[in-house]
This record gives sequence, C-alpha cells and structure tokens, in this order.
Amino acid sequence: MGAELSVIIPTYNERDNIRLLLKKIGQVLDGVSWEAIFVDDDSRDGTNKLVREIALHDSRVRCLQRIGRRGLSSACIEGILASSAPYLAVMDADLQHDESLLPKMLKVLKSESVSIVIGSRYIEGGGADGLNKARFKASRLATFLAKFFLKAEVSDPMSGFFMLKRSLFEKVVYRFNGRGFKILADIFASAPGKVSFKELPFSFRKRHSGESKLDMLVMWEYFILIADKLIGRFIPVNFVMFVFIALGGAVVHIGVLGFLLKNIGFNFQTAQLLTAIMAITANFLLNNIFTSNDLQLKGWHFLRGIGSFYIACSVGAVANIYIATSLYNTNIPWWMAGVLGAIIGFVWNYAVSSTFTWRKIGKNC
Ligand SMILES: Nc1nc2c(ncn2[C@@H]2O[C@H](COP(=O)(O)OP(=O)(O)OP(=O)(O)O)[C@@H](O)[C@H]2O)c(=O)[nH]1
Ligand SMILES: [Mg+2]
Repeated sequence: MGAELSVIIPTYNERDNIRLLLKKIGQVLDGVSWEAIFVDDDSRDGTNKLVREIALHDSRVRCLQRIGRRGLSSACIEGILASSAPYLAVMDADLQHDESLLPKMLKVLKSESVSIVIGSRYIEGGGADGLNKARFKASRLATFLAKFFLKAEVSDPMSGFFMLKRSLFEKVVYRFNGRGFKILADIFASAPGKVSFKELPFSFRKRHSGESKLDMLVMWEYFILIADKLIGRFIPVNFVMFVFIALGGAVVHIGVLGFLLKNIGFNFQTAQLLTAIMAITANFLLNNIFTSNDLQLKGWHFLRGIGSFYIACSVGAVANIYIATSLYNTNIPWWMAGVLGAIIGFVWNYAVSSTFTWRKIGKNC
C-alpha cells in the first residue's frame, strides 16, 4: 500500500536536522501511513547522502536530488509530482515548523470541506519568535504586498508549512509561476477560483541547525512573482525586465559618457572605454549580489572572479569601442554613437554572464 500522506521537505544543506526531523515526524504521525520526500538541490554538506542512508533502512523515506538547480518552490512542486499520496504536506527541514500540527492538518482535510490547511504564525495562538526583528518586518511587508495579488484573506501567505489535497494541486500545477520561495502564495495566486482553506496557529521556532537561505535572490524572486501575477497575463515579466534593464543601462551610459566627455574633458574613445569598464563592473557586482548567498564570490574568489569576467568581456568591449568610435567619426551625435557601441557590449556581456555560472566558479574555488 502506498502512503496516504507525503511530507515534502525541500532541503539545501540541512544535514544536521534530518534525523531529528524524521524522528519527530514519526512520533506525531504514528498510525498514519506516511512517507517523507526530501527534495535536495545537491547540497554540499552531504544531506542527500544521509537521506539515502536512512532510506536504505526505512522505505518511508526518499530522496529526490536535483543537480544544477535551486529553488524552494520548484523543489516542492517536483516533490509533490514524485508522490502519489492524496494528501500532501510541505514543511521546512530546519525544525522551525511545529510537526505536531501535521496530524491536526490531516484531520481537517479529511473531515472538513477545505482543500488546504495552513500553519499560520499570524493568527491567535501563533507566533513568529523564531524570526529576528528585521526578518519579522520583512515577513510582514511581504504579507502585506501579497494582499494585492492573492484572491484570499490568508493571514500568513508567506508560510512554508501547509497541507493540501492532491485535487487542489492538480488544478494549479499548470498555472504555477514556480520561481522563488513562496509556494503557498503561488498556489493562491494561481488557483482558477476561490480556494477553500483553514488556518491553524503554530509558533515558528528558531532554526535548529544550519544557515538561513533567505537572501537578495529570494527577495528578488518574490518581486518577480508579484509582477508575474499582476501583469504576466498581458506581457511576459522577463521581457518587461529586459526592457527596463536595457533602457536603464542606456540612460546611465549616456549620463556617464556625457560627464566624462563634457565635464572631465576626455576624448570620445577614452570616455567610451571607461564607460564600458563601468558597465562590466556593474554587471558583475549585480550578478554577484543577486546570486544565492552561498555562491556569492567573496575575498580572493571575488578578485579571481572579476578578473576572469573582465577578460571574458574584453572581446565585447573592444568591438564596442571600435564601433562607437567609427560611428562618432562619421559625425553622428556622441550619445548615439556611445549607445550603439554599448549595445554590442551589452549583448556580449549578457552572453558571458549567462555562461559564467557562479555555481561552477564557487565550486572550483
Ligand atoms: N531544495 C531546495 N530547498 C531549499 C532551497 N532554499 C531553501 N531550501 C529549504 O527550504 C527550507 C526553508 O529555507 P530556510 O532557509 O529555512 O528559510 P526560512 O525558514 O525562511 O529562513 P530562516 O528563518 O532563516 O531559517 C529549508 O528546509 C531549506 O533547506 C533551495 O534552493 N532548494
Ligand atoms: Mg527556516
């Protein structure tokens, strides 16, 4: 007989939490036919090895290892897709979620006509003591923003702890945004109609072991999720972002080039070269900031990374300066020559930064 309840646990470097978590789940789900699916994004601390070791002796435990991928939402979606159970729970591995809610959630789903039960930190009886002040404020802000695109009055749409019926998942699976951290918000925003839900309070505990994965990339992906749900029906968010970045880049380029030409008095070629160096540096820094924390290049690795990035981008920069200077010499306006050259550089830098993967560099360093 297959499991009635699958507990989907996304993991990234959570080795020291796994045994205790499984022990606690086993205790509270005594008498329930359950399984635990760990969806691990190739953690380097041996999380997946440990889960497999345990799975050799316990057929309720499985590991779904993803290579070259990151993302909590997509991990949960793929974990659910790998299960056949009619009831599906999602919970973190770091013991912040109160496992004693699991049997209560299951009972509600079986006895009441709701499709999803959410563990909430923000209703009577719940708490978020595990969050520090700054994180608490960020969580409240994210919750407030969610109200604009969710079709339901959920008190804690940022919760990563919930249980749903497979029938609800099947209704939303083709409509998911699937990026980022906030799968619950994604479920509510993607559902075709109203979702019947119930919230149960719980106290969000402090992380047991390991490090938080919340970083700039996660916040950025949340912003993309909101944008996608607001305007994605009319125009692809990636396209809008591309246009903004390109236009923003052109404005900054003209500003810096104009300043170097008119205020400092450099000749056109030197000014365009310095502007290109600035663009390549900004490109590298932004990419490094919007990369998950553990892959960010720091110290010596940063210097090595930026050095090789300059070398890789130099081909585009030479083409940029050659084309811009030739155009400038044909008497077209300085700013137009500058931007046309920069477009060549931009396309090249874009190609370089999409192949210059922070994961590979991080691993090799
Ligand atoms: N598979 C996978 N799991 C992830 C990824 N990022 C985070 N997780 C897991 O998702 C769960 C939630 O991540 P946390 O870092 O604990 O996020 P959080 O609870 O908002 O932050 P803290 O309060 O600081 O712990 C944990 O079990 C992580 O291991 C990812 O990219 N892939
Ligand atoms: Mg956590």
